[in-house]
Amino acid sequence: MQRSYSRLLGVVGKPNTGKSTFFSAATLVAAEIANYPFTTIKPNRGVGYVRSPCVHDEFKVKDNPRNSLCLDGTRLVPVELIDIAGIVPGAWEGRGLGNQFLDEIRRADALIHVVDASGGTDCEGKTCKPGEHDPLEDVKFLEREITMWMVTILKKDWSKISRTAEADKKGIASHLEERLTGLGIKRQYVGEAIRAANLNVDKPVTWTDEDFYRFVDTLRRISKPMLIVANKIDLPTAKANVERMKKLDYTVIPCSAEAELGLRRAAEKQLIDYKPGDGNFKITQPEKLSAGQIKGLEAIKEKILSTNGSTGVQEALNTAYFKLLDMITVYPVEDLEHLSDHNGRVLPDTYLVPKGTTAHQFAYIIHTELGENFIYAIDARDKRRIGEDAILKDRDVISIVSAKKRA
Ligand SMILES: Nc1nc2c(ncn2[C@@H]2O[C@H](COP(=O)(O)OP(=O)(O)OP(=O)(O)O)[C@@H](O)[C@H]2O)c(=O)[nH]1
Ligand SMILES: [Mg+2]
Repeated sequence: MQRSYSRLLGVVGKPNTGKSTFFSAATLVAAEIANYPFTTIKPNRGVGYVRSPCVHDEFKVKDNPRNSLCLDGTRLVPVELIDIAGIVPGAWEGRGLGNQFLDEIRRADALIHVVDASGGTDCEGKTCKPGEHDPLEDVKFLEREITMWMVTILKKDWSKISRTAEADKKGIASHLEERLTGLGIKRQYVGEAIRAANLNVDKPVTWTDEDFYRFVDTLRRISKPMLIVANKIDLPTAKANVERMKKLDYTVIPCSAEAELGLRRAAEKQLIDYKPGDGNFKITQPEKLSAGQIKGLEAIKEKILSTNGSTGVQEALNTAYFKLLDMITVYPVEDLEHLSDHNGRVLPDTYLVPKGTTAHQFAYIIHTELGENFIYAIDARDKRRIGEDAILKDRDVISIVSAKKRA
């Protein structure tokens, strides 16, 4: 399948919360899962999917997807995930290989923080009595670890950077931008964080430690947006904690990664009819299931799907892409009459692009040559011409007309 993802979702949290279970459920990559801390050391990488209603029903055509899948009217668009080793308190100072693990976060564009909402995992990632640990503490803890890791990296050269910036008048933002690209932080976020933290750009040498921390913490929030997966909701102690977590200033998604993994594996073997994110499933081959397996599946239906609506894994991926990263789906086509590419494939591709992408930028995303030779685009819904600055909308079907008539 052709690559369609351009962003990386990082699955993070302290050890033993279910990160690898979540990752496996989302990608079906067989990552190691066990009931003790630091099961994962080397990060796992894999491809999951975000779900979006396909446009083929609306256009009354039968599609032949190429870079994505279409199941019963739902497009599944591939996205990449990285499952990172558990982070313990003091990781930023190097505890528990913390620096090395935090370093993996560099590459992630958004973070999925998996928390054990049942309160059955202590600060260090060891199993404790369910309800004994307060999962709200984990949220603050991870924010601080990531911020302090970034502070440490930036602090190293701070006095030099701030003095040079005052002397050469190039501005602190541009110096920080250079320093920060190594952390996978886009240039525009630096200025945004300086403004949001209300700091004096002309006098960086006067920034106090507290100012500096505030800037970096703001930068973390802007550059590595995060949502919380309140995992293990199949355990009774999770319910009250999930309600408390929902009051935080975060999108909190109640989840049972274990339930999703069970459903995905059963669906893969065609024992059940289930699409990731569905609120229900149907057993298709009961004769191939043991009484225990059927009981397990029924329990998932009763305890998770009917009360929570879904297992939460798919919702987390969709929220990360469509809310945190603010992406939309766009379908490029060449032939407007058949909505096909030059091989006659109908609605072959779904692209995930940032909200605000213009028709011209979209042409560049498809192919540099198409961007360079762009003349105008056509919106397949009303067959109207749109200019280079026209901002695309979610589920737009677009044909690009270029000087070389290339798709
Ligand atoms: N009850 C319940 N247990 C879960 C769930 N998700 C994961 N677990 C269990 O939690 C334990 C830890 O799961 P992992 O996926 O290995 O956790 P991790 O966060 O990757 O752990 P490290 O790699 O050590 O950081 C295992 O025993 C899983 O079976 C869930 O949704 N519900
Ligand atoms: Mg793991």
